Amino acid sequence: MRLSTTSLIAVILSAGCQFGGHDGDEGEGETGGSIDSGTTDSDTTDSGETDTVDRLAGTINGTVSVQLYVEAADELTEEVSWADAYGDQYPFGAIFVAAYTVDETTNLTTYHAEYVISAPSTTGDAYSLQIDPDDTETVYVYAALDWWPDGVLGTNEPVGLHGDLVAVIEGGETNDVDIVINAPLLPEGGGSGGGDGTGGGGDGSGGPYITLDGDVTIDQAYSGGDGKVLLYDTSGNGPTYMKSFTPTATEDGAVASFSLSVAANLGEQRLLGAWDENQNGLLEPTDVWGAYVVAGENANPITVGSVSTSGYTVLLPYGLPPTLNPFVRLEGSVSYPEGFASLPAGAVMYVAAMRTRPSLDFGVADFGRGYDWQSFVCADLPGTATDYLLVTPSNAVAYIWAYLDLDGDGILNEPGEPSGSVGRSGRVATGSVNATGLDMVFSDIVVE
Ligand SMILES: [Ca+2]
Ligand SMILES: [Ca+2]
Ligand SMILES: [Ca+2]
Repeated sequence: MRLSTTSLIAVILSAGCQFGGHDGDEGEGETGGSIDSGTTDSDTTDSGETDTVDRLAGTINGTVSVQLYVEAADELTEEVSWADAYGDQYPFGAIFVAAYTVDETTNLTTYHAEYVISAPSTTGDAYSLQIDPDDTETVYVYAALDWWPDGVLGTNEPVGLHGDLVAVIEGGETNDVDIVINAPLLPEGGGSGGGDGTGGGGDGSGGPYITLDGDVTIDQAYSGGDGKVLLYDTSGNGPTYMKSFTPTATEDGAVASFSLSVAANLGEQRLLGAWDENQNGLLEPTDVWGAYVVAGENANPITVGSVSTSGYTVLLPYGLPPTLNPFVRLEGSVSYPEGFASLPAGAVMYVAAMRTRPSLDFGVADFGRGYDWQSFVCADLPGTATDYLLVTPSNAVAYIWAYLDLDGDGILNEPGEPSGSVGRSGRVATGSVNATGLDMVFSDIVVE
């Protein structure tokens, strides 16, 4: 997803090819729309006279599908068909699709548009995003799955990324921006829930429980919809515990009370609240979020000890929603001991983070089905090593490989074309924090 010349060309090419499959037959309960980023209209050099002309939104279309997998031998994952795993049943919750940008200096994520597929199918679903070209000319697109179907996108739930930067074309469409979410099977007997409790992030300990009691105040016009209070750890991971509430409208908002049951002695935790303002059954980052306050000020973290505690006030809106933190940056170096300059003219090196490890030769276009990739013209690389940076979903399995396309034909892993990987299989459990030092060495030296 780095802005490399090659991936930009791929974006432009895909933008020019019309996609006939999107005929507006979205199923019921799907919602989409632009998000007011709050950053526009702030050019306060008001000369008074000049009207700004609204530019037409750019549309991004694609499909999002869920690929089931299980862990297999030899550090590999094995794809499982829906028929084998669940028949025609879909056991997960909603899918949240969003277009976003990341500020290069602050690393803050801005959402530009979202689309929620409330009742996904086993065969994939179309989505469509409308983006103001004044906000950004390019976006990344990702999808998050409510894998443990409790109406909340937890930080450990599966995420899919489109592997290329996507162009926002004023008044036009960018099509085929497809996303695959790799999802493990639910634990046996799981997935029938939808209620409160210790979801996928729960520790499963049967230990003693205490309750956290308090009130929720929604400090803005309330138009219906339920909410939840939720517990996250101080690193922002969660929720590990949650409890639903139904607000009662007041003159200037709404109120509710809650009693949240949690394991004792968790230590410092963040107590948050969220209201499903758009009433789509999912608490997504663009709903109304809030936090535990004292005298109107953030009072997190709380300390969860051995005795039940009451008197908590959760104020909405307050602060930022928990970062879904769906991405991690993986960095390392790729070495070619003989020196890149010794490679044939026209040779291109590719570094990619993929969902599965390809075994045969494949085309560069296949990287779009993975997570991220970079390309390097070997003649431009000094010395014997160069650094790379790839962005992948957090808490996922990625296969990090480097390929030398010696004949520059865009077909990789051909006989005689060297490859390298992180470790033996390239498998990297991405976790939730950025990683460095993921070094690779091309093992096969080119024979003249
Ligand atoms: Ca969930
Ligand atoms: Ca919602
Ligand atoms: Ca080749």
